[in-house]
Amino acid sequence: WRASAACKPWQSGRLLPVVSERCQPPSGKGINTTTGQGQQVDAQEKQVLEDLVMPLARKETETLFQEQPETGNQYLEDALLRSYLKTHLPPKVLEEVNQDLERFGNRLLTQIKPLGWECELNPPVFRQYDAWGRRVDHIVTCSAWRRMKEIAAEEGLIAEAYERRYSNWSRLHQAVKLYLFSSSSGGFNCPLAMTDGAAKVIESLGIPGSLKNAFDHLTSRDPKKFWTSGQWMTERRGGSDVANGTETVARKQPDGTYRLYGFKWFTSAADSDVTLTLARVADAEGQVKQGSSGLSLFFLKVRDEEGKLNSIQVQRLKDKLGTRQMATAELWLDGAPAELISAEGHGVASISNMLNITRIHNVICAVASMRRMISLSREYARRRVAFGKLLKDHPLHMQTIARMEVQTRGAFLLLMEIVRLLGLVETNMASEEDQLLLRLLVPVAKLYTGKQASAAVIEGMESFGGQGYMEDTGLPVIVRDTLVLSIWEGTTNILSLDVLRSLSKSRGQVMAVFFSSVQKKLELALSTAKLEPAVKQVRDAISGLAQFMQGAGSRGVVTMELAARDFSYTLARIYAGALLIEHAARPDASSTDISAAQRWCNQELCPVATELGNRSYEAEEALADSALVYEGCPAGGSRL
Ligand code: UCC
Repeated sequence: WRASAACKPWQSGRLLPVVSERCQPPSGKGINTTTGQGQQVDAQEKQVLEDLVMPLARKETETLFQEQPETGNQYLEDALLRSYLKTHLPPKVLEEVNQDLERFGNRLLTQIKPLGWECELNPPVFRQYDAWGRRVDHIVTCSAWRRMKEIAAEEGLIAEAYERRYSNWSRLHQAVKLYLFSSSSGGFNCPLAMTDGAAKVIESLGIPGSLKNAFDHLTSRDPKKFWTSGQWMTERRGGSDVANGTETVARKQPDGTYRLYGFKWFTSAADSDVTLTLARVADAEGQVKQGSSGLSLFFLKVRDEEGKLNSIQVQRLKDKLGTRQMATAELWLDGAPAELISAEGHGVASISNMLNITRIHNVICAVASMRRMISLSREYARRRVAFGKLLKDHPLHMQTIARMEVQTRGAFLLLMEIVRLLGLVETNMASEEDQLLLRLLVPVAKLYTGKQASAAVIEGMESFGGQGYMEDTGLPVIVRDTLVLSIWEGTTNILSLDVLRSLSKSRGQVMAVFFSSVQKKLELALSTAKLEPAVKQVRDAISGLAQFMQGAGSRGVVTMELAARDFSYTLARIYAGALLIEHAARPDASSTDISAAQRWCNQELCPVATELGNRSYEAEEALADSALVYEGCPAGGSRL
């Protein structure tokens, strides 16, 4: 684009638009070449026109191109992950795990990431009939998706947790691999979550003979042998109130097996090999028991030996906002053969073993999404110039990403804490306190990181300006796939109620463990002067929480329910604050560790005390909530 040529007066007497260095080349359409004027255009003018229309436009476009952010080996670039492993793993385990993760980081970059993108571009397709009108209900997945399954086996993404070659650290090793895998997995993290959950249920049943083969397949490293599992819990009445929403009936067969009849409204990874699902066992009269105590847990194979669906019909694939790489389907069970694997009527408690694992996977995905977005944002900020300098040199831009970073660090340490505890439980090394803490922290972390991740990826998308909104950058995919994390596996409110369930089930003992665990972490920081303000903030939050707890017993159900979300957020913020402080109190901690801990603790750590002070949990406030929501709506108003 030669500004001088383009901006000179037009020989015919017309002036081109006043052109500065930034002038836009006029498009062909915008240039006036009507008869009469056109006839006067001589060869030189034609040349100028040609220059204007094509080559100049192209050159100008070239200068508009922005550099694509390129990230390297995720493991090597994740400073917090590496320092966490260095701090916690025994040296020999660290050496081996470190090698494995560095190798895996390279594989992710060179092989897995492109496959993940292929999965995004080739979502599953449902073919209900073949060319000759026969019903086939075929869910067609792409080759990249099928390759992901092989890679998951090769990398031991499930096996690692069950082989326990690193004893209690195996679970952490597996979780870290899944964390690295998640953002490149093209949605394959979902079937892996459920596969892990199914393996966990079977293991917790003592791997009965009838399920030994399935367990071996689910935990296999052999791609030809590896199976994935589904988790079919949601029926047409919804997925939260499982106890009242499950209509599927199980009829006992003479050989002791069952056949299931019902409609599963939301079944993710419907191409899985096996599944766990809930149903109500019918008695001799065909009657079933309603409610939670009528539910039992079943194992079933999705296909028969010939690969045909096992008395299951696919109604349709779900049209989802995100996670489109993965087939989620509505399924009719029309006498599907199944095996009862829980005590009759203990289905919910039994499937909870699966739920707690898939909820941990949810946390893994949430932290991975945040980390991925920050990696891309910070990389872009090193390349993108605006207002005369790189984005990384704009303090406000850096402040925004730094806030995301602090959130991600807190979430990451929560995740590590959970998988550390799970590893102890699974190797019989956990104290009773560890077990209680794990039970409490799983729903806390799931609900909190799901929300954090949604906020962080939207913020991250914005850090790319308009480019962040462009489909083919891949950034909207991260956003869409992250938004589901606060919804599936229990919404924020359902998980908040689960936090209360863990309190009542342990008769409040879990809170004593929570307080003492936080105190112990704070004590580690007593000799680090720079952490004093952070420690004080956590201590203040703890006393606010303790005050709230003192009155909790005398509060009614409505009050506790109203407080459940703020209470859970309080637990998440206090516990993550304590973890960040603990990490920053290490002898070899960096200044960024200290600043992350301090910044985390600068946020409101005890919202439940604040809202209690605002009287937000009084019964009349619930009525006010309802009035606010339904103002102007004649049929509104709630019954409490
Ligand atoms: O199906 C879905 C789609 C699959 C998509 C999978 C994607 C995975 C991706 C992961 C990341 C990539 S999603 C399904 C979403 N639905 C849920 O998550 C369920 C949400 N609802 C709940 O969690 C409810 O609160 C229920 C179902 C647990 C409530 O059931 P009940 O029966 O009304 O509750 P109860 O009576 O309180 O609990 C029954 C028993 C009790 O034990 P017992 O009988 O020994 O007293 C509870 O203590 O279950 C026990 N229990 C638990 N135990 C309940 N929850 C838990 C728990 N979390 N841990 C341990």
